[in-house]
Amino acid sequence: MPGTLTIAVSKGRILKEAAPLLAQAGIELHDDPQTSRKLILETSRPGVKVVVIRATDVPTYVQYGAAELGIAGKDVLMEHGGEGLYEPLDLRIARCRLMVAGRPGARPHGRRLRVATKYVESTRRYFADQGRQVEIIKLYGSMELAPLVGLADLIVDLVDTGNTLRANGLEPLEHIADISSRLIVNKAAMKMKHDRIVEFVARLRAAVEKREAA
Ligand code: PRT
Ligand code: MG
Repeated sequence: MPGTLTIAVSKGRILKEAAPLLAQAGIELHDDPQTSRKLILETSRPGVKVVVIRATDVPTYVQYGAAELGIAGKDVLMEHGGEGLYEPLDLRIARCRLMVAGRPGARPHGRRLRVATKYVESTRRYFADQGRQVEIIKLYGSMELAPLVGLADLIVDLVDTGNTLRANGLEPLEHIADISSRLIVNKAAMKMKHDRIVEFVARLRAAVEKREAA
């Protein structure tokens, strides 16, 4: 529809941290997204909706134009590749680091290093750039378990406080990337709904700057 905007966001920490920024930008959610079972949330701004989906699905919805806009972690965007998307604004929320982690000192003998991760693309690129040959094992969660049961020598995962690693006898070893959430925009929508989108990006940018200054 010509006048409407749909924003795709994941329900967890990203929406929690993005909601105050959206409110500052004039978009307040009518339902509490953490308790509501609705997948489409109306907002205080006529024609602006928020769809609540899995974090890893946000770039896909925006790439195909099912949502003109989205908020996604840089970790997710690096895996997706960014096709069909602009990334005009770093929201500086949900910040963490993508890291290699493992047991201190433990290295395999006589075989290739095995690395367990859900970030297969970023992991492949990181080790390939250094000319290190590793075997990558794709997991969907609980990466910290893999080195403990001999599935992998190393993991690549997000680290914030480091508590999860420590609780499992692992330590951060190598820094791959700083992560934060980004506003993404469908490239075709940027042409078709240019004025509305540019105005929204400007409001959100002002909200980010105001919060950073506080
Ligand atoms: O549905 P799914 O579980 O895939 O996503 P979600 O519902 O959790 O999505 P959401 O909206 O919560 O956002 C996930 C996004 O938050 C990630 O894509 C990152 O961009 C960002 N983020 C920031 C994090 C963390 N910090 C983080 N610490 N996502 C996950 N973690 C996990 C990490 O994987 C590890 O298990 O927290 C643990 C480590 O935390 P510490 O503090 O113990 O080091
Ligand atoms: Mg989660």
